[in-house]
Amino acid sequence: VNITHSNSRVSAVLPTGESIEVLLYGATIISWKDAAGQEKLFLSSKAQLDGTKAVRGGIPLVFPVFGTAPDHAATAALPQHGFARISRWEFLGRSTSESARTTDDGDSSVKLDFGLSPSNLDEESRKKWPYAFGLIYSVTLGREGLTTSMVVRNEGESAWEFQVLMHSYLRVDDISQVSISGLESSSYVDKLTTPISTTTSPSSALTIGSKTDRVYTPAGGPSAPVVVTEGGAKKFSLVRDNLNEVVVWNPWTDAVSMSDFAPADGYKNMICVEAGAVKGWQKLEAGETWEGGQIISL
Ligand code: TA6
Repeated sequence: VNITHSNSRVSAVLPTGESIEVLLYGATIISWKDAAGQEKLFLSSKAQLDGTKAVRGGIPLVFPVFGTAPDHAATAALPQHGFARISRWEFLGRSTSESARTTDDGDSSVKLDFGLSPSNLDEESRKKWPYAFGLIYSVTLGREGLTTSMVVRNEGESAWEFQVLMHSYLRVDDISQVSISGLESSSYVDKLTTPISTTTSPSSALTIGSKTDRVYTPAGGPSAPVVVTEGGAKKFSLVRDNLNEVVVWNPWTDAVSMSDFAPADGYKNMICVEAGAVKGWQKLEAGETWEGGQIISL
């Protein structure tokens, strides 16, 4: 495995060619390529990569709140999706918890750890969410796919609660050829209706023909795969651990109103399938730890 680390990014390449690139800003994975060098994530050509704004694409991290929660006192003051994706994380190195290492040119996977704690936050975020916490985000690049997992620890003396989500922008060739299975007959919140409504999806796979913004609680539970196919061929299969929700988002032609979304018709080349714990709140007592993650297989 070849790991390079600059002051802004960490990248890793497996001997078989698979690679990832992680921006320390937000611990945002901005590139994930397969052995043939095919990019698997959508990254807007106008994404800000200089730490001035959350990255439009890749896999931004949402913590401690999904969206905004005006009626949730503890997080009401935070910006949309919280501070994790707009803070500078620390690279903790290649995870020692990796399975026994083979010789360097035989590595079939690499696991990189990133950390965030109050000392990494700007004054504003610390003031708006004054709790003692520790996050360890692990990214595992393997030959069969990408695993991202989060450990959340309450380092304080009192309980607090959070939401967490991995906001994955998956790259597709043509959204009109995409179908998503694993969300059938499931309860979902449609954020595009007023008032926001909760309804049950049909027994057929989901296709995307207009702006879509839904929070599903898949009936099959976290271990049942959510599969993105394109033109009948499987592109991504996502299983979860301890993340009960799957958000599906495509801005459609509203993309034109996002200054950092380019090209404007780039909505045809992406689908956000976001694993998260965002319905209600995860409560952590002092000293407690929570863990959750996703495996995206190709
Ligand atoms: O992906 C779900 C969502 O909450 C959408 O409602 C949309 O707001 C999207 O996140 C992007 O949010 P952002 O703050 O990155 O523009």
